Amino acid sequence: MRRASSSASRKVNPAFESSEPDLNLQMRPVAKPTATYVAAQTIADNMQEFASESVKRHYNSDTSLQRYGVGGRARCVEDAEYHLEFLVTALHAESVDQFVDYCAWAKILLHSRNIGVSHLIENLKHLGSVLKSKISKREWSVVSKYLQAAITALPDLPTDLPSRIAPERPFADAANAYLAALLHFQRDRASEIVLKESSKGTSVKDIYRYIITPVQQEIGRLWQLGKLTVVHEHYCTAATEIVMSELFRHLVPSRAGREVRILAMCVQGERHCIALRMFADLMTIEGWQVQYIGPDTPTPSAIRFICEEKPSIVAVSVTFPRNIRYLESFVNALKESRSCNHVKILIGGRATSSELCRRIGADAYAECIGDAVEIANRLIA
Ligand code: B12
Repeated sequence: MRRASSSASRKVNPAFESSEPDLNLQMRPVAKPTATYVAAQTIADNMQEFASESVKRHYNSDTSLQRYGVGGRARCVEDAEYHLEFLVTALHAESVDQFVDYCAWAKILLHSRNIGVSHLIENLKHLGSVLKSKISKREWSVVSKYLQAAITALPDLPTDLPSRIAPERPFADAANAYLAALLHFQRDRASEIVLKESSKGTSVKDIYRYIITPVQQEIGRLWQLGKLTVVHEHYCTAATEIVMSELFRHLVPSRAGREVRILAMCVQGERHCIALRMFADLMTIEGWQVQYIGPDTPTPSAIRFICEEKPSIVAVSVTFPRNIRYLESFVNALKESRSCNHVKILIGGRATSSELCRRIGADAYAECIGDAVEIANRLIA
């Protein structure tokens, strides 16, 4: 995450640092492609062209945008591509709400960088005019619903978000103290708070659920509101990973070593791994043999590794909606592999849902790591 300073450098689409995975991974072929599916594919295949054409039309209609200079125009194109990325993801999920949620997120991000919602709405309108001229009537009849829903909803959507550390939640004081320590670059103090809770008998599950999870989510909210830089976020997350390692040393399996193995990985392109690590720790406490692989796992290598290791379950995390296409390709490849299509697939993460689980043919979905342990035990029962 990068914080945009002046309006000329603002952008919704901070550049990814991770190696851009190849995009030739096939989405599950569909019997008779629906208009939604075809529209998503058409937009995905022409994203740069559609994005730069929409910005050209935007700049022609509003010459004041010239004040942002060449850099500003380049970021406008990146923003338009980002809007199209999330539109494609929402079309594949056949969820208008998912696209409106994205626009709600973008409104807050832009607002906190002094970019009004009218600019975002204009951006979407120009994207619409390009799509209407480039895709078939059948496809436009679908896509226009997504854009219109966002354009209609945006003016009334909030420009702020409530704190993710709700005062009525258990351990809220400890969570706020932990956050304060991180924001003052006091990692040892943060570690002290967590280890003290653990020594008082608070379970690792509750520390993860009520202290570290809301604090990480609050750090994301403060970044989105422009109150924290990407470097602050990196410091806090790195400190939290060290604190989790310290806590890990105190982990006591509640059940003796079991002959069941789980592999925990983030899909290709996915760099959010804190939740997955938490889940892996809870499964270790459950007595499972855990292979924690971590972020950005290339699909072909993951499939080969799973077929060699043959775990009972592979747990897969996706936080960023853009990476859903890699999850779909991963599930396709695993289910089609002769030697390991019996391995159960458990999915989780901010970008996943039970509807997605059904749509892509995974075996189970867990909304939070707390529930996931029981779901995993049930999967092999
Ligand atoms: C830390 C962080 C990063 C770090 C991650 C480092 C790391 N080691 O993980 C880095 C810097 C890499 C990063 C990058 C980006 N990030 Co980021 N990130 C975050 C942040 C602040 C915390 C994530 C976290 O640890 N959450 C705590 C965990 C415990 O909670 P959780 O993820 O909500 O997971 C819960 C459930 O989903 C579930 N679960 C999750 N995974 C799994 C897996 C399984 C198997 C199971 C069973 C359950 C499960 O259990 C958890 C709790 O019960 C979030 C804010 C947030 N709201 O989470 C933003 C956030 C997710 N990031 C965001 C963005 C935009 C990005 C970037 C695109 C920005 C950019 N620079 O380009 C990149 C994308 C990188 C990529 N390709 O993946 C946005 C996403 C917005 C959106 N519309 O989707 C967020 C929401 C910030 C914000 N408020 O805008 N990020």
